[in-house]
Amino acid sequence: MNSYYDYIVISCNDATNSPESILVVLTVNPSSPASGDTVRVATVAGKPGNQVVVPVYFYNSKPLGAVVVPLKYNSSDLVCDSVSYIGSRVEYVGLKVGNINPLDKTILIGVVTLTEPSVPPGNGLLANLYFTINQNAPQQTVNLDTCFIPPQSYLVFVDDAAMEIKPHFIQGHIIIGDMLYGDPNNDLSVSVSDVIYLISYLFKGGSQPKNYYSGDVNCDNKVSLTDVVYLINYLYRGGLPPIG
Ligand SMILES: [Ca+2]
Ligand SMILES: [Ca+2]
Repeated sequence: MNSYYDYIVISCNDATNSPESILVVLTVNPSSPASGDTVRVATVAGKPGNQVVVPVYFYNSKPLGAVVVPLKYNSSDLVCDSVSYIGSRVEYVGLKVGNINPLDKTILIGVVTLTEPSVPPGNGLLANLYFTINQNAPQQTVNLDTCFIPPQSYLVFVDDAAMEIKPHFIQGHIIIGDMLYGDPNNDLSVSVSDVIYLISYLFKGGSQPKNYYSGDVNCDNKVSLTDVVYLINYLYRGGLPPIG
């Protein structure tokens, strides 16, 4: 866990209390939760015609006999090509599920341990999902949410004692476009470095974002402090993704 400190300075010629400084403290939480089993789908960006890889991560506090993660995506402008467990925490498990249903836009992933050991407690990769974005896909943000897939698949972990655990779920997104919203430092990912970049631009005379509107994450046609707050909410408080 890290904390970043900075000051916002507001000046006004006629004010007796000018300039006024406000200390801003940004605390970055660790990616693995301190408690609470979780499934987290990553947010990635891609251009029309390209393939993107969306990692799905999970955290479990107890040994697990089974993991079931049904997913749904809400766009016809991309297709899921394949599911890969290579390099994941469950690669050793024999029974792995990777059912892709392009009509319903659902993907069922998960594992069931049989004769092999249970999945030990830990945090890391469950699977990688490969998507191809259509050549003529318009700019948009695609949601990757969990769902119910008939006849009986819902988001669940099953522990060694055959008890169900309902994990917390964090949605992922595929941001389609030539410019990635929320990426003012233009390194093709949305992270705390973009928050620092915006603060630097707005308050410390730093460079303007190369793609100016990549910093306009709340989509009100200007880059301002509200975009900084919006981005922090998205990254650390479960807020909405950059709108675009
Ligand atoms: Ca960035
Ligand atoms: Ca804005």
